This record gives sequence, C-alpha cells and structure tokens, in this order.
Amino acid sequence: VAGRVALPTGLEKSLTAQILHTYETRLFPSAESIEVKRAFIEKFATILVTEFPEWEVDIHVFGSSVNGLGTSRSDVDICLTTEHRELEDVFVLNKALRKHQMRTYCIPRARVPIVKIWDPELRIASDINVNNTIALHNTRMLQTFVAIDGRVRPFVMAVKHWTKCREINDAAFGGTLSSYAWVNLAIHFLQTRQPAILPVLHPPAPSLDADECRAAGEVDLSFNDDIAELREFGRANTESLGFLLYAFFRTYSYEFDYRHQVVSLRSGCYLTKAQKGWDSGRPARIFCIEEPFSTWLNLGHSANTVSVEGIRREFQRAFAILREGGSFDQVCEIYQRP
Ligand code: 3AT
Ligand code: MG
Repeated sequence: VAGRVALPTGLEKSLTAQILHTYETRLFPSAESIEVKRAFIEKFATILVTEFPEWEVDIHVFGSSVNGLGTSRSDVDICLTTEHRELEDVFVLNKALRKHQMRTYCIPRARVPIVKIWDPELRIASDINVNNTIALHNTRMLQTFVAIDGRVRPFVMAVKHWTKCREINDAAFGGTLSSYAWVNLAIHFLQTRQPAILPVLHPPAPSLDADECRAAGEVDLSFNDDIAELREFGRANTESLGFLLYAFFRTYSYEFDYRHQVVSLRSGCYLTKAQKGWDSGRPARIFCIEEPFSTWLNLGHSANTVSVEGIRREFQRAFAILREGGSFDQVCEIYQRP
C-alpha cells in the first residue's frame, strides 16, 4: 500500500492491543463520571433559575463531554443562549455563581469570553460561554466523524492522551495546542490515509469568501451529517490502530512541511500557507491548522516557534520509541520537567 512504512513484525498487533487496553481501562469515561457531569449540569441549571428567574436561558453542552472524545477527567463545556445580552458580560454570571460556592475565574477578553468554574463539591471543572454557538456546530461535526468508523474514537483519544501526558495540550497557559486543535489534526490524518478512513463532510469550497464571512460575522455551517449514508465509509482501509498511531507520529516528525503546509479538515487535504495568504504578515503562523468553519482562524496560533519545535520533538520521540519496539505506555510517560 502506498505510503505504508513497516512497523517491526509483531509490534503492530501488540501496539493495537495496548492502545485498546488503555482506551478501555483509562480513557473511556466511567459511568460514575457521566453521572457527576449530569449532576453538575442539573445543579448549574438550578443556580440559573434561582439567580435569573425572569430570564429565559438555554443550556447547551458541547465539547468532549458530548462529542465522544472525553474521558472521566474532561471538563464540561457549556454554552448558554439567551436574549438577555446582559449575561454576555461574564462578570454577571461570575457574581451569581460565587453566591453558590462555585470557584470561578473569568477570561473576559478572550475571542470567546468565558467563566471557568471549579465545583469543589462535585469536584468538576466547567467552561461557560454565553451566546457563542459556533462550537455547538463543530461539536456535531466531531460527533459525525466519530460515528463513521470504529477506529476514530480510540485513535483520537489515544492522541489526546499522549498530548496531555507530554504537556503539549495547553493553548491558554502552556503556549502549545488546544484539545480541539489536536482533534482536528488527528481527524485530518484519518482523512488523508490511502484509502481514506474518513470523508470530507464540508462543501467543496466555502460558499462565502472567508474574508467576507469574517467581516460579516457569517459562517457557512453546512456539512454532511448523514451518518446512515456515511457509516463504514472507511471500510476499504484496513489499517490497525497501532499502525495508524505509528504513521501519525512519523507524518508529523518527518513528512509534514511545517514551513509551507496548512492542515485543513474542511478540505481533507493539505493547503499551502501561500494559498491562504498565511505566508506573510504575522510571523506567528508557524503550525497552521485551519478551523473548519471559521476558515480565517488558525487553531495553531497559540504555539510559537519554540513550542512548535518542542511539539515536533515530541512527535520524533514518540516515533523513535515505537520504531524501537517500545510500548504505548512509554510513549505516554508523564513528562518530567528538566
Ligand atoms: P477536553 O477533553 O476538554 O480536553 P475538548 O474536546 O472539550 O477536549 P476543548 O476543551 O479544547 O476540547 O474545547 C471545547 C470545545 O470548544 C471543542 C470545540 O467544540 C470548541 N472549540 C475550542 N476551541 C475552538 C476554536 N478555536 N474555534 C472553535 N471552536 C473551538
Ligand atoms: Mg473540554
């Protein structure tokens, strides 16, 4: 098969078994953690009704607690929708939550302002935004990808697990990449296998020019979510989880051209920085991962030259461990600060 690099005999099967074992025993969320999340959402809803009895506020859960890619330890991402725009001021929500013994921290000046919550009683973290509904659509998109092929969920969760263990999954404070950026990278990798494991869900080109959309604040939200039609799209590809992870590490160690290429899940291929006009101007465009809906956004913007070099070294380290017959646990060994 084109592009197939050999993994030492016997190791591929063993690696697949190790990934599945980690997935089943450590990554797949426990029934208890799902119950805690449910209890938190109920408690949060009660606080809203108590504090804002006159206002109609809807609660939408998004992110990894509903897209199939969360663990027992994942936070709960919540989007509130309301016509009472006063609530878009995160300090209004913050004040209300504090009355109910929630520990909170506001990030008011982010692109999407949020209130971060830690509930000391249920021991759970949550990020709340108000009226920013775009993430509800990309959550549904990820749910669709997860439903198409049985390898997607364990593969993407294995990648997320590795990034968290190696401390390269912290866009806000670590200057690396967010979970969402990593998930885009992992899904795109499955789209670019020969034959592909995942399809392109979006229409061929944005039906509106990206700069025009940005100016108008308009985003084309359409994508193919017909799971019944798409299910088993990847059947012609028989690559194992172990091989896929090995090939993923190799791709971003030695094959991906960080200087010129852009990862585009929307297109299911690599674009060039020149094509997107990302080759000039701001020097921060080092690792380019196009947001599939808001195509003018680079999900890699949080990582600078030094951290992208660190990320690449992590890919090379992981690849070297597997090539030499090491285990998935070794790949995911907790990062020790020098
Ligand atoms: P964890 O399990 O919490 O690590 P997650 O999938 O919940 O992973 P994040 O917490 O990074 O991922 O983000 C929560 C969701 O917010 C995921 C995605 O639906 C949305 N999101 C995050 N970053 C962006 C972005 N830059 N543009 C659009 N949507 C985003
Ligand atoms: Mg999350």
